Amino acid sequence: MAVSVGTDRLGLATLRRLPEQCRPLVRPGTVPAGIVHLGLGAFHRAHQAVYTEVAMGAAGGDWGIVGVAPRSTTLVEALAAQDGLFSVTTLAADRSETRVVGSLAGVRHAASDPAAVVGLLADPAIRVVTLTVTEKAYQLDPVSGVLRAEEELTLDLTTDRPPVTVPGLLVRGLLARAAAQAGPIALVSCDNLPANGRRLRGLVQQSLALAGASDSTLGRLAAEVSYPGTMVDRIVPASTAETLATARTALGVDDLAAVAAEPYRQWVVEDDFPAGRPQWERAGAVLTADAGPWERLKLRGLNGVHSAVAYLGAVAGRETIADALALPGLAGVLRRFVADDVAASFTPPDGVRVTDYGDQVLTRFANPAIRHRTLQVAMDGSQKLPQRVLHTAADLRAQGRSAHWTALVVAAWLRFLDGRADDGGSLPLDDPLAERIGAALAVAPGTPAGTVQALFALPEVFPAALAADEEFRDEVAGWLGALRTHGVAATLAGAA
Ligand code: CS2
Repeated sequence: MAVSVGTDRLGLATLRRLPEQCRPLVRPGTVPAGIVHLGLGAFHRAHQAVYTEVAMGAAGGDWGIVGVAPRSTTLVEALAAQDGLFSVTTLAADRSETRVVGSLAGVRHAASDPAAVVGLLADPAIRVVTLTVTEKAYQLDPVSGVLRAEEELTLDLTTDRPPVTVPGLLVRGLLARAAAQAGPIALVSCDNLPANGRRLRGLVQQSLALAGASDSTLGRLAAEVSYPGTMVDRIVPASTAETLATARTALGVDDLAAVAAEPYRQWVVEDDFPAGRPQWERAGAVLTADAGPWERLKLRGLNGVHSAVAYLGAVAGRETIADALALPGLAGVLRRFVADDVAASFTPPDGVRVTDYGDQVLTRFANPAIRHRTLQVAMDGSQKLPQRVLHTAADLRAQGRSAHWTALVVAAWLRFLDGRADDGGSLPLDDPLAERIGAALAVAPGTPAGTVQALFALPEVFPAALAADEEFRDEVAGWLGALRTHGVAATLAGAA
Protein backbone atom coordinates (compact mmCIF):
# COMPACT_ATOMS: atom_id res chain seq x y z
CA MET A 1 0.00 0.00 0.00
CA ALA A 2 1.41 3.41 -0.92
CA VAL A 3 1.54 5.57 2.16
CA SER A 4 2.94 9.05 2.47
CA VAL A 5 4.28 9.57 5.95
CA GLY A 6 4.23 13.03 7.45
CA THR A 7 6.85 14.24 9.90
CA ASP A 8 4.82 13.40 12.97
CA ARG A 9 4.20 9.91 14.10
CA LEU A 10 1.92 8.50 16.78
CA GLY A 11 3.92 7.53 19.90
CA LEU A 12 4.40 8.37 23.57
CA ALA A 13 6.07 11.66 22.61
CA THR A 14 3.12 12.89 20.54
CA LEU A 15 0.28 11.60 22.76
CA ARG A 16 -0.28 14.94 24.48
CA ARG A 17 -0.96 16.59 21.15
CA LEU A 18 -3.87 14.31 20.29
CA PRO A 19 -7.39 15.63 20.68
CA GLU A 20 -8.60 14.71 24.18
CA GLN A 21 -11.26 12.26 22.98
CA CYS A 22 -8.68 10.31 20.94
CA ARG A 23 -6.36 9.48 23.84
CA PRO A 24 -5.99 6.00 25.36
CA LEU A 25 -7.91 4.93 28.48
CA VAL A 26 -4.78 3.66 30.25
CA ARG A 27 -1.36 5.25 30.62
CA PRO A 28 0.58 3.53 27.87
CA GLY A 29 4.02 2.26 28.71
CA THR A 30 3.13 1.83 32.40
CA VAL A 31 1.05 -1.36 32.39
CA PRO A 32 3.03 -4.55 33.10
CA ALA A 33 2.46 -7.44 30.70
CA GLY A 34 0.11 -10.29 31.70
CA ILE A 35 -1.06 -11.48 28.29
CA VAL A 36 0.72 -12.76 25.21
CA HIS A 37 -1.28 -12.46 22.02
CA LEU A 38 -0.35 -14.47 18.91
CA GLY A 39 -1.47 -12.85 15.64
CA LEU A 40 -1.28 -9.06 15.53
CA GLY A 41 -3.75 -8.64 12.67
CA ALA A 42 -6.44 -5.98 12.36
CA PHE A 43 -9.01 -8.14 14.14
CA HIS A 44 -7.00 -8.43 17.36
CA ARG A 45 -6.25 -4.73 17.45
CA ALA A 46 -9.94 -3.82 17.09
CA HIS A 47 -11.23 -6.57 19.39
CA GLN A 48 -9.31 -8.14 22.31
CA ALA A 49 -6.89 -5.18 22.55
CA VAL A 50 -9.88 -2.85 22.93
CA TYR A 51 -11.69 -5.06 25.47
CA THR A 52 -8.53 -5.38 27.53
CA GLU A 53 -7.86 -1.67 27.46
CA VAL A 54 -11.40 -0.76 28.46
CA ALA A 55 -11.28 -3.40 31.24
CA MET A 56 -7.99 -2.05 32.61
CA GLY A 57 -9.27 1.53 32.31
CA ALA A 58 -12.28 0.57 34.44
CA ALA A 59 -10.79 -1.92 36.87
CA GLY A 60 -6.98 -1.80 36.60
CA GLY A 61 -4.86 -4.95 36.52
CA ASP A 62 -1.48 -6.02 35.19
CA TRP A 63 -2.81 -7.15 31.85
CA GLY A 64 -0.71 -5.39 29.27
CA ILE A 65 -0.53 -7.38 26.04
CA VAL A 66 2.69 -8.45 24.36
CA GLY A 67 1.63 -8.77 20.72
CA VAL A 68 3.42 -11.39 18.64
CA ALA A 69 3.38 -11.25 14.85
CA PRO A 70 4.18 -14.73 13.55
CA ARG A 71 5.54 -13.56 10.18
CA SER A 72 4.85 -9.99 9.07
CA THR A 73 7.62 -7.54 9.99
CA THR A 74 5.83 -4.47 8.63
CA LEU A 75 3.37 -4.32 11.47
CA VAL A 76 5.91 -5.09 14.19
CA GLU A 77 8.13 -2.31 12.89
CA ALA A 78 5.22 0.13 12.66
CA LEU A 79 4.07 -0.65 16.21
CA ALA A 80 7.58 -0.63 17.65
CA ALA A 81 8.14 2.83 16.12
CA GLN A 82 4.89 3.96 17.78
CA ASP A 83 5.62 2.58 21.29
CA GLY A 84 2.90 -0.04 20.73
CA LEU A 85 0.22 2.59 20.12
CA PHE A 86 -2.34 2.35 17.33
CA SER A 87 -5.79 3.74 16.68
CA VAL A 88 -9.16 2.18 16.02
CA THR A 89 -11.61 4.13 13.89
CA THR A 90 -15.19 3.09 14.46
CA LEU A 91 -17.15 3.50 11.25
CA ALA A 92 -20.91 3.94 11.44
CA ALA A 93 -22.80 4.62 8.21
CA ASP A 94 -22.86 8.37 8.87
CA ARG A 95 -20.05 9.17 11.33
CA SER A 96 -16.70 7.95 12.55
CA GLU A 97 -14.73 8.11 15.79
CA THR A 98 -11.02 7.46 16.27
CA ARG A 99 -9.32 6.50 19.54
CA VAL A 100 -5.80 5.36 20.36
CA VAL A 101 -5.54 2.06 22.23
CA GLY A 102 -2.90 1.73 24.94
CA SER A 103 -3.07 -1.92 25.97
CA LEU A 104 -0.04 -3.18 24.04
CA ALA A 105 2.91 -3.57 26.40
CA GLY A 106 5.30 -4.70 23.68
CA VAL A 107 5.62 -6.37 20.29
CA ARG A 108 7.71 -9.30 19.08
CA HIS A 109 8.42 -10.80 15.70
CA ALA A 110 8.26 -14.57 16.06
CA ALA A 111 10.02 -15.44 12.80
CA SER A 112 13.17 -13.47 13.66
CA ASP A 113 13.16 -14.04 17.43
CA PRO A 114 11.31 -17.25 18.32
CA ALA A 115 13.34 -17.70 21.50
CA ALA A 116 11.94 -14.46 22.92
CA VAL A 117 8.40 -15.75 22.33
CA VAL A 118 9.14 -19.14 23.91
CA GLY A 119 10.71 -17.26 26.86
CA LEU A 120 7.60 -15.11 27.27
CA LEU A 121 5.33 -18.15 27.34
CA ALA A 122 7.49 -19.53 30.16
CA ASP A 123 7.34 -16.30 32.17
CA PRO A 124 5.20 -16.53 35.36
CA ALA A 125 3.96 -12.95 34.79
CA ILE A 126 2.16 -14.17 31.64
CA ARG A 127 -1.09 -15.82 32.73
CA VAL A 128 -3.19 -15.62 29.59
CA VAL A 129 -2.37 -16.34 25.94
CA THR A 130 -4.87 -15.31 23.30
CA LEU A 131 -4.73 -16.30 19.61
CA THR A 132 -6.10 -14.87 16.37
CA VAL A 133 -4.04 -16.72 13.80
CA THR A 134 -6.83 -17.75 11.35
CA GLU A 135 -8.31 -21.20 10.94
CA LYS A 136 -5.55 -22.66 8.78
CA ALA A 137 -2.70 -21.89 11.21
CA TYR A 138 -4.00 -24.57 13.60
CA GLN A 139 -3.12 -27.24 10.99
CA LEU A 140 -6.14 -29.27 12.09
CA ASP A 141 -8.37 -31.19 9.72
CA PRO A 142 -11.47 -28.92 9.71
CA VAL A 143 -13.91 -31.84 9.91
CA SER A 144 -12.26 -34.17 12.42
CA GLY A 145 -9.89 -31.89 14.34
CA VAL A 146 -7.05 -34.36 13.70
CA LEU A 147 -3.62 -32.72 13.49
CA ARG A 148 -2.27 -32.46 9.93
CA ALA A 149 1.28 -32.09 11.13
CA GLU A 150 2.94 -30.68 8.04
CA GLU A 151 6.71 -30.86 7.69
CA GLU A 152 7.55 -27.54 9.37
CA LEU A 153 5.40 -28.32 12.41
CA THR A 154 6.85 -31.81 12.71
CA LEU A 155 10.34 -30.29 12.69
CA ASP A 156 9.27 -27.72 15.32
CA LEU A 157 8.06 -30.51 17.56
CA THR A 158 10.67 -33.18 17.02
CA THR A 159 13.93 -31.18 16.83
CA ASP A 160 15.29 -28.34 18.92
CA ARG A 161 15.53 -25.90 16.04
CA PRO A 162 13.84 -22.50 16.62
CA PRO A 163 10.12 -23.04 15.99
CA VAL A 164 8.56 -21.41 12.92
CA THR A 165 4.89 -22.45 13.11
CA VAL A 166 2.26 -21.11 15.50
CA PRO A 167 1.51 -24.51 17.10
CA GLY A 168 5.27 -25.13 17.29
CA LEU A 169 5.84 -21.85 19.16
CA LEU A 170 2.97 -22.51 21.50
CA VAL A 171 3.97 -26.05 22.38
CA ARG A 172 7.66 -25.25 22.76
CA GLY A 173 6.59 -22.36 25.02
CA LEU A 174 4.43 -24.69 27.11
CA LEU A 175 7.26 -27.21 27.45
CA ALA A 176 9.55 -24.40 28.63
CA ARG A 177 6.84 -23.21 31.02
CA ALA A 178 6.44 -26.67 32.51
CA ALA A 179 10.21 -26.97 32.93
CA ALA A 180 10.36 -23.55 34.62
CA GLN A 181 7.35 -24.42 36.83
CA ALA A 182 5.98 -21.02 35.90
CA GLY A 183 2.41 -21.83 36.99
CA PRO A 184 -1.07 -21.99 35.53
CA ILE A 185 -2.13 -20.26 32.34
CA ALA A 186 -5.19 -19.98 30.10
CA LEU A 187 -4.85 -20.46 26.33
CA VAL A 188 -7.70 -18.69 24.59
CA SER A 189 -8.49 -19.29 20.93
CA CYS A 190 -10.24 -16.27 19.41
CA ASP A 191 -10.47 -17.80 15.95
CA ASN A 192 -13.70 -18.81 14.23
CA LEU A 193 -13.19 -22.54 14.71
CA PRO A 194 -15.91 -24.90 15.90
CA ALA A 195 -15.59 -25.43 19.68
CA ASN A 196 -12.40 -23.37 19.52
CA GLY A 197 -11.36 -24.10 23.13
CA ARG A 198 -11.62 -27.84 22.60
CA ARG A 199 -9.88 -27.57 19.22
CA LEU A 200 -6.95 -25.70 20.78
CA ARG A 201 -6.72 -28.28 23.58
CA GLY A 202 -6.73 -31.02 20.93
CA LEU A 203 -4.00 -29.24 18.99
CA VAL A 204 -1.78 -28.89 22.06
CA GLN A 205 -2.35 -32.48 23.20
CA GLN A 206 -1.66 -33.98 19.77
CA SER A 207 1.43 -31.79 19.40
CA LEU A 208 2.76 -32.72 22.85
CA ALA A 209 2.37 -36.38 21.93
CA LEU A 210 4.29 -35.81 18.71
CA ALA A 211 6.98 -33.94 20.66
CA GLY A 212 7.36 -36.97 22.96
CA ALA A 213 6.63 -35.00 26.15
CA SER A 214 7.23 -36.99 29.35
CA ASP A 215 4.39 -38.16 31.57
CA SER A 216 5.29 -35.70 34.31
CA THR A 217 5.27 -32.78 31.84
CA LEU A 218 1.97 -33.95 30.41
CA GLY A 219 0.53 -34.25 33.92
CA ARG A 220 1.68 -30.76 34.89
CA LEU A 221 0.32 -29.17 31.73
CA ALA A 222 -2.98 -31.04 32.01
CA ALA A 223 -3.41 -29.66 35.53
CA GLU A 224 -2.22 -26.11 34.88
CA VAL A 225 -3.44 -25.13 31.41
CA SER A 226 -7.06 -24.23 30.64
CA TYR A 227 -8.64 -23.72 27.21
CA PRO A 228 -11.71 -21.49 27.55
CA GLY A 229 -13.91 -21.46 24.46
CA THR A 230 -14.92 -18.07 23.03
CA MET A 231 -17.19 -16.41 20.54
CA VAL A 232 -15.58 -13.31 19.04
CA ASP A 233 -17.33 -10.82 16.80
CA ARG A 234 -16.50 -7.54 15.12
CA ILE A 235 -16.26 -6.82 11.42
CA VAL A 236 -12.74 -5.52 10.80
CA PRO A 237 -11.65 -5.35 7.15
CA ALA A 238 -7.98 -5.32 6.23
CA SER A 239 -6.57 -1.80 6.62
CA THR A 240 -6.03 0.27 3.46
CA ALA A 241 -4.39 3.59 2.58
CA GLU A 242 -7.81 5.13 3.23
CA THR A 243 -7.84 3.73 6.79
CA LEU A 244 -4.48 5.40 7.48
CA ALA A 245 -5.62 8.68 5.93
CA THR A 246 -8.75 8.73 8.13
CA ALA A 247 -6.62 8.11 11.22
CA ARG A 248 -4.21 10.88 10.23
CA THR A 249 -7.07 13.34 9.84
CA ALA A 250 -8.53 12.47 13.24
CA LEU A 251 -5.26 12.29 15.18
CA GLY A 252 -3.13 14.92 13.48
CA VAL A 253 -0.22 12.45 13.37
CA ASP A 254 0.56 9.38 11.25
CA ASP A 255 -0.49 5.97 12.50
CA LEU A 256 0.83 3.17 10.30
CA ALA A 257 -0.90 0.50 12.41
CA ALA A 258 -4.37 2.05 12.27
CA VAL A 259 -7.44 -0.13 11.88
CA ALA A 260 -11.07 0.62 11.12
CA ALA A 261 -14.03 -1.44 12.29
CA GLU A 262 -17.79 -1.44 12.62
CA PRO A 263 -19.34 -0.07 15.85
CA TYR A 264 -20.70 -3.47 16.95
CA ARG A 265 -18.50 -5.77 19.01
CA GLN A 266 -19.24 -8.89 21.04
CA TRP A 267 -17.16 -11.33 23.07
CA VAL A 268 -18.47 -14.36 24.92
CA VAL A 269 -15.80 -16.14 26.96
CA GLU A 270 -15.91 -19.28 29.08
CA ASP A 271 -14.81 -18.25 32.55
CA ASP A 272 -11.97 -20.70 33.09
CA PHE A 273 -8.82 -18.73 33.94
CA PRO A 274 -6.69 -20.52 36.54
CA ALA A 275 -4.38 -17.52 37.09
CA GLY A 276 -6.90 -14.70 36.73
CA ARG A 277 -7.95 -12.48 33.84
CA PRO A 278 -8.78 -8.86 33.04
CA GLN A 279 -12.27 -7.77 34.05
CA TRP A 280 -13.45 -8.01 30.47
CA GLU A 281 -17.07 -7.89 31.64
CA ARG A 282 -16.42 -4.22 32.46
CA ALA A 283 -15.86 -3.75 28.73
CA GLY A 284 -19.09 -5.56 27.82
CA ALA A 285 -17.83 -9.14 27.42
CA VAL A 286 -20.12 -11.96 28.55
CA LEU A 287 -18.41 -14.47 30.83
CA THR A 288 -20.21 -17.80 30.76
CA ALA A 289 -19.87 -21.50 31.57
CA ASP A 290 -20.55 -22.61 27.98
CA ALA A 291 -19.89 -20.47 24.91
CA GLY A 292 -21.09 -23.29 22.61
CA PRO A 293 -24.58 -21.96 21.78
CA TRP A 294 -23.16 -18.46 21.16
CA GLU A 295 -20.45 -19.85 18.99
CA ARG A 296 -22.90 -21.83 16.85
CA LEU A 297 -25.15 -18.78 16.58
CA LYS A 298 -22.26 -16.67 15.34
CA LEU A 299 -20.57 -19.21 13.06
CA ARG A 300 -23.83 -20.24 11.38
CA GLY A 301 -25.89 -17.03 11.65
CA LEU A 302 -23.13 -14.54 10.85
CA ASN A 303 -20.10 -16.21 9.29
CA GLY A 304 -22.19 -18.66 7.21
CA VAL A 305 -24.22 -15.75 5.87
CA HIS A 306 -21.02 -13.78 5.29
CA SER A 307 -19.58 -16.60 3.19
CA ALA A 308 -22.84 -16.79 1.22
CA VAL A 309 -22.67 -13.07 0.42
CA ALA A 310 -18.95 -13.34 -0.39
CA TYR A 311 -19.25 -16.22 -2.90
CA LEU A 312 -22.46 -15.05 -4.58
CA GLY A 313 -21.18 -11.46 -4.57
CA ALA A 314 -17.75 -12.32 -5.96
CA VAL A 315 -19.27 -14.42 -8.77
CA ALA A 316 -21.67 -11.55 -9.53
CA GLY A 317 -18.67 -9.19 -9.80
CA ARG A 318 -19.36 -7.20 -6.61
CA GLU A 319 -16.31 -5.89 -4.81
CA THR A 320 -17.58 -5.35 -1.29
CA ILE A 321 -19.95 -7.18 1.03
CA ALA A 322 -22.25 -4.14 1.23
CA ASP A 323 -22.41 -3.91 -2.60
CA ALA A 324 -23.07 -7.62 -2.86
CA LEU A 325 -25.88 -7.48 -0.33
CA ALA A 326 -27.61 -4.95 -2.56
CA LEU A 327 -28.00 -7.59 -5.33
CA PRO A 328 -31.74 -7.83 -6.00
CA GLY A 329 -33.23 -10.78 -4.14
CA LEU A 330 -30.14 -11.63 -2.10
CA ALA A 331 -31.29 -10.25 1.28
CA GLY A 332 -34.57 -12.16 0.90
CA VAL A 333 -32.78 -15.42 0.12
CA LEU A 334 -30.47 -14.92 3.11
CA ARG A 335 -33.44 -14.33 5.41
CA ARG A 336 -34.92 -17.64 4.22
CA PHE A 337 -31.54 -19.33 4.75
CA VAL A 338 -31.45 -18.08 8.35
CA ALA A 339 -35.12 -18.70 9.15
CA ASP A 340 -35.62 -22.07 7.44
CA ASP A 341 -32.17 -23.63 7.82
CA VAL A 342 -29.85 -21.97 10.35
CA ALA A 343 -32.53 -21.45 13.01
CA ALA A 344 -33.75 -25.04 12.71
CA SER A 345 -30.27 -26.52 12.94
CA PHE A 346 -29.33 -25.83 16.60
CA THR A 347 -30.60 -24.58 19.94
CA PRO A 348 -29.66 -20.90 20.37
CA PRO A 349 -28.61 -19.24 23.64
CA ASP A 350 -31.50 -18.53 26.02
CA GLY A 351 -33.49 -15.48 25.04
CA VAL A 352 -32.03 -15.17 21.53
CA ARG A 353 -34.22 -15.39 18.42
CA VAL A 354 -32.07 -16.52 15.53
CA THR A 355 -34.13 -14.60 12.97
CA ASP A 356 -33.70 -11.34 14.94
CA TYR A 357 -29.98 -12.03 15.13
CA GLY A 358 -29.95 -12.65 11.37
CA ASP A 359 -31.73 -9.35 10.67
CA GLN A 360 -29.17 -7.50 12.79
CA VAL A 361 -26.37 -9.24 10.88
CA LEU A 362 -27.79 -8.08 7.54
CA THR A 363 -27.96 -4.50 8.84
CA ARG A 364 -24.32 -4.74 9.89
CA PHE A 365 -23.28 -6.16 6.50
CA ALA A 366 -25.08 -3.28 4.75
CA ASN A 367 -22.91 -0.63 6.51
CA PRO A 368 -21.52 1.25 3.46
CA ALA A 369 -18.62 2.72 5.44
CA ILE A 370 -17.10 -0.75 5.94
CA ARG A 371 -15.48 -1.62 2.65
CA HIS A 372 -15.01 -5.31 3.35
CA ARG A 373 -13.94 -7.05 0.17
CA THR A 374 -15.85 -10.13 -0.96
CA LEU A 375 -12.54 -11.74 -1.92
CA GLN A 376 -11.21 -11.29 1.63
CA VAL A 377 -14.16 -13.17 3.13
CA ALA A 378 -14.04 -15.74 0.30
CA MET A 379 -10.48 -16.76 1.26
CA ASP A 380 -9.76 -20.17 2.82
CA GLY A 381 -13.22 -21.58 2.10
CA SER A 382 -12.10 -25.16 2.76
CA GLN A 383 -11.22 -24.16 6.33
CA LYS A 384 -14.35 -22.11 6.91
CA LEU A 385 -17.22 -23.95 5.20
CA PRO A 386 -17.47 -26.89 7.63
CA GLN A 387 -18.30 -24.91 10.77
CA ARG A 388 -20.12 -22.10 8.97
CA VAL A 389 -22.32 -24.00 6.55
CA LEU A 390 -21.79 -27.75 6.41
CA HIS A 391 -22.62 -28.33 10.09
CA THR A 392 -25.93 -26.56 9.48
CA ALA A 393 -26.68 -28.93 6.61
CA ALA A 394 -25.50 -32.02 8.51
CA ASP A 395 -27.64 -31.18 11.56
CA LEU A 396 -30.74 -30.52 9.44
CA ARG A 397 -30.31 -33.69 7.43
CA ALA A 398 -29.76 -35.73 10.61
CA GLN A 399 -33.21 -34.50 11.70
CA GLY A 400 -34.62 -35.58 8.34
CA ARG A 401 -35.21 -31.98 7.25
CA SER A 402 -34.42 -30.32 3.96
CA ALA A 403 -31.36 -28.05 3.71
CA HIS A 404 -32.48 -26.23 0.58
CA TRP A 405 -30.90 -22.81 1.18
CA THR A 406 -27.76 -24.25 2.72
CA ALA A 407 -27.33 -26.21 -0.52
CA LEU A 408 -27.35 -22.89 -2.39
CA VAL A 409 -24.51 -21.60 -0.21
CA VAL A 410 -22.44 -24.72 -0.85
CA ALA A 411 -23.18 -24.39 -4.56
CA ALA A 412 -22.04 -20.76 -4.44
CA TRP A 413 -18.66 -21.90 -3.09
CA LEU A 414 -18.37 -24.54 -5.85
CA ARG A 415 -19.31 -21.96 -8.45
CA PHE A 416 -16.63 -19.63 -7.04
CA LEU A 417 -14.11 -22.46 -7.45
CA ASP A 418 -14.77 -22.34 -11.23
CA GLY A 419 -12.44 -19.32 -11.08
CA ARG A 420 -14.51 -17.05 -13.34
CA ALA A 421 -17.12 -14.46 -12.43
CA ASP A 422 -20.38 -14.16 -14.38
CA ASP A 423 -18.81 -11.33 -16.40
CA GLY A 424 -15.74 -13.45 -17.19
CA GLY A 425 -13.45 -11.72 -14.68
CA SER A 426 -11.00 -13.98 -12.91
CA LEU A 427 -11.60 -15.16 -9.33
CA PRO A 428 -8.30 -16.20 -7.78
CA LEU A 429 -8.39 -19.06 -5.29
CA ASP A 430 -6.61 -18.34 -2.00
CA ASP A 431 -6.98 -21.52 0.04
CA PRO A 432 -4.56 -23.91 1.75
CA LEU A 433 -6.28 -26.81 -0.06
CA ALA A 434 -6.08 -25.09 -3.46
CA GLU A 435 -3.91 -27.85 -4.91
CA ARG A 436 -6.12 -30.67 -3.65
CA ILE A 437 -9.19 -28.84 -4.92
CA GLY A 438 -7.57 -28.18 -8.31
CA ALA A 439 -6.50 -31.82 -8.65
CA ALA A 440 -9.99 -33.07 -7.74
CA LEU A 441 -11.64 -30.75 -10.26
CA ALA A 442 -9.13 -31.51 -13.01
CA VAL A 443 -10.21 -35.16 -13.29
CA ALA A 444 -13.92 -34.58 -12.67
CA PRO A 445 -16.49 -34.35 -15.47
CA GLY A 446 -17.41 -30.67 -15.95
CA THR A 447 -21.09 -31.22 -15.11
CA PRO A 448 -22.60 -29.90 -11.85
CA ALA A 449 -22.99 -33.48 -10.58
CA GLY A 450 -19.36 -34.18 -11.49
CA THR A 451 -18.12 -31.13 -9.58
CA VAL A 452 -20.24 -32.04 -6.56
CA GLN A 453 -18.95 -35.62 -6.63
CA ALA A 454 -15.32 -34.48 -6.84
CA LEU A 455 -15.49 -31.94 -4.02
CA PHE A 456 -17.72 -33.94 -1.69
CA ALA A 457 -15.04 -36.64 -1.84
CA LEU A 458 -12.63 -34.40 0.13
CA PRO A 459 -12.99 -35.85 3.65
CA GLU A 460 -11.19 -32.94 5.28
CA VAL A 461 -14.01 -30.62 4.14
CA PHE A 462 -17.22 -32.66 3.89
CA PRO A 463 -18.41 -34.76 6.86
CA ALA A 464 -18.95 -38.37 5.74
CA ALA A 465 -22.72 -38.48 6.34
CA LEU A 466 -23.27 -35.33 4.29
CA ALA A 467 -20.95 -36.50 1.52
CA ALA A 468 -23.06 -39.66 1.18
CA ASP A 469 -26.41 -37.83 1.28
CA GLU A 470 -27.79 -38.08 -2.25
CA GLU A 471 -30.71 -35.75 -1.74
CA PHE A 472 -28.40 -33.01 -0.49
CA ARG A 473 -25.92 -33.61 -3.29
CA ASP A 474 -28.72 -33.34 -5.84
CA GLU A 475 -29.85 -30.05 -4.36
CA VAL A 476 -26.33 -28.63 -4.47
CA ALA A 477 -25.91 -29.82 -8.06
CA GLY A 478 -29.27 -28.25 -8.97
CA TRP A 479 -28.26 -24.85 -7.60
CA LEU A 480 -24.80 -25.13 -9.18
CA GLY A 481 -26.36 -25.84 -12.56
CA ALA A 482 -28.61 -22.78 -12.20
CA LEU A 483 -25.70 -20.55 -11.16
CA ARG A 484 -23.56 -21.73 -14.09
CA THR A 485 -26.32 -21.52 -16.68
CA HIS A 486 -28.20 -18.39 -15.63
CA GLY A 487 -25.73 -16.50 -13.42
CA VAL A 488 -26.18 -15.21 -9.88
CA ALA A 489 -28.65 -12.41 -10.67
CA ALA A 490 -31.14 -14.64 -12.50
CA THR A 491 -30.77 -17.46 -9.99
CA LEU A 492 -31.59 -15.10 -7.13
CA ALA A 493 -34.52 -13.65 -9.07
CA GLY A 494 -35.85 -17.14 -9.68
CA ALA A 495 -35.36 -18.18 -6.06
CA ALA A 496 -37.24 -15.33 -4.44
C1 CS2 B 1 -15.39 -13.10 7.97
C2 CS2 B 1 -14.99 -12.86 9.42
O1 CS2 B 1 -13.37 -13.02 6.78
C3 CS2 B 1 -14.29 -13.75 7.16
O2 CS2 B 1 -14.34 -14.92 6.86
O3 CS2 B 1 -16.55 -13.87 7.94
O4 CS2 B 1 -13.72 -12.37 9.55
C4 CS2 B 1 -16.00 -11.92 10.11
O5 CS2 B 1 -15.89 -10.61 9.60
C5 CS2 B 1 -15.78 -11.89 11.60
O6 CS2 B 1 -15.82 -13.20 12.10
C6 CS2 B 1 -16.83 -11.02 12.27
O7 CS2 B 1 -16.76 -11.20 13.63
